[in-house]
Amino acid sequence: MSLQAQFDDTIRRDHRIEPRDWMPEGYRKTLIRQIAQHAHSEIIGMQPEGEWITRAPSLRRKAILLAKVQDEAGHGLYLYSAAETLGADRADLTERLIGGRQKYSSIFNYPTPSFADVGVIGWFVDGAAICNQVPLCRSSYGPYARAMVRICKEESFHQRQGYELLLTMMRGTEAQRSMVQDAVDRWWWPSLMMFGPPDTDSPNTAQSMAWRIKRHTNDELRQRFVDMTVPQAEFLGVTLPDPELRWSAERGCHDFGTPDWAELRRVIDGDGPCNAERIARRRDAHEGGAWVREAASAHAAKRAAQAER
Ligand code: FAQ
Repeated sequence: MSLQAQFDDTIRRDHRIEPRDWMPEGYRKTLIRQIAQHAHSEIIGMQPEGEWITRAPSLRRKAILLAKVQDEAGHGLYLYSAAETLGADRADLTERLIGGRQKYSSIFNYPTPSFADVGVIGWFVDGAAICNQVPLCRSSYGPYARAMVRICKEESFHQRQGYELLLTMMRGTEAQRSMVQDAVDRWWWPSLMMFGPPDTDSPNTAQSMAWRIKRHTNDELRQRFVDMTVPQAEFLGVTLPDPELRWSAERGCHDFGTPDWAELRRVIDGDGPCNAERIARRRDAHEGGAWVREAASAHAAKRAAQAER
């Protein structure tokens, strides 16, 4: 059997492709693109909430938020490792991110002016991440699929902490309730955009589905997220800012309005409210950490030389 035929057979039988297996160049490139974008999203995604660590309203909230943001760093490192199994170089991926040559999720380019944003990020953004990532646990590339299993468990904890935070605020004062509603109004549409452009305008979906890297289309997952979130919003007592949102008995799911796709394009292309700030901060952190990388390399070289003696 040719290498291509073996690869096709593995995909057809829903088995996993492993790092040492032969794979088409396009498959490798698509995975590096998606996994790197995913890793960058986790790392940049630490910033919007990270801004609240020093201002969290209690020690308990601070400890929870610190743990969540640390988890995100862990997810990023896990994902960079998965990209390395495909031959990507981590330092090069970071250079591409801070040079604006690789993308990260549009959602992290929006500001977090109130503490309710921390709750809404957990509820919406981690909720959307779970919808998108649970199917990726069955992705055809072994190291990516296995990384997703652990990441999804942690995202699920993140989602619950966000929802619990919002439940607490909704039981509080009128001012707290309106902070929650305001955050919901600002994050709803950008959260729907996390799933990517509509299927009619998604150049990568067909091939990624054929390779079983993606298991569902962008629109299918967006629909799943809306259906999951509507009853949670009702229970919480907030209004989702979409006048077209209603149950469709005919389709057996919710109808909803159309996100502003021009806004998604602008944010992806670097012109969102916080793109410049996020990248500048990442660049500063990278440059500020250069001495740590140099010291670690010098130490490793010394240990290796000692071991050779
Ligand atoms: N933002 O053809 P498609 C998280 C790009 S992790 C920016 O549909 P594809 C955890 C896309 O890359 C969130 N760019 O592409 C957390 C492509 O670029 P190209 C990240 C976007 O890959 C929570 C082009 O547009 N999750 O939240 C976006 O088939 C809380 C055309 O699009 C993942 O990365 C976007 N929203 O589908 C952390 C999950 N949408 O070809 C902190 C894995 C599309 O020009 C706090 N990724 N693009 O280079 C995926 O599932 C897929 O890559 C999609 C896009 C669904 C994101």
